[in-house]
Amino acid sequence: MNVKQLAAEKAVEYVVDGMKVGLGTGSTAYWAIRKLGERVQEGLKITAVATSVASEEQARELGIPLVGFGDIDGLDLTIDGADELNHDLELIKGGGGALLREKIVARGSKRMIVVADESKAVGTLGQFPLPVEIVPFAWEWTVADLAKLGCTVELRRSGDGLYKTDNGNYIADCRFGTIASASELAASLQNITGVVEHGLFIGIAALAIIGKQDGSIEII
Ligand code: ABF
Repeated sequence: MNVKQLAAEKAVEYVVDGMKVGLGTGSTAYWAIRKLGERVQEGLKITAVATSVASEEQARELGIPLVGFGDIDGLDLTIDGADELNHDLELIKGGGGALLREKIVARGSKRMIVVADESKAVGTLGQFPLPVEIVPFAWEWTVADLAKLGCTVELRRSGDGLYKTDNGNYIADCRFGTIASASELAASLQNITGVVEHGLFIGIAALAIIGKQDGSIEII
């Protein structure tokens, strides 16, 4: 049973004619985009924006009509994955490196639906290292400031060098172990000047659709 596909396809049922849709990134969002493509071929009328170059290419191949951000003033619905989520619908995102674009798109949507398999649902956030997008300039100082928040920081690598986001920035993966208060941590992260954006999504998701190994779906 492909539980990611199960959750993603359920979320696509929320899409109706005329909607402006935000396309997420990652291996779960992939299935949502694939299903949307099928429905577009069957006559569903939507327009979409993507949160990453990879999702944009997938959508284009499937014939999903893409529009520019200048052409619309917001979205009706965004469907995206997560790395961790708790029962208050607080999320860690950014494992795929697209957190900044994902947050811009999610915040610009009337509704965000998270799609995930059951391994992502946790009691307390923080086992997954929190991705933080930082500017390359003086990254050493920004990393030092992040470490003062009580985490161990690793700058994400790719091949021989440092990983760069679609926006040309670095990702600092911050291992907290346990995040007691996501909102307090989010405020502290926003206070660090070299931080562009962090992967905590708080008060953004409206719904989470969790696919389970036994074939059932849990909705939070
Ligand atoms: C994106 O893809 C990210 O914010 C998150 O890092 C990741 C989840 O990926 P997957 O669905 O492949 O586990 O949504």
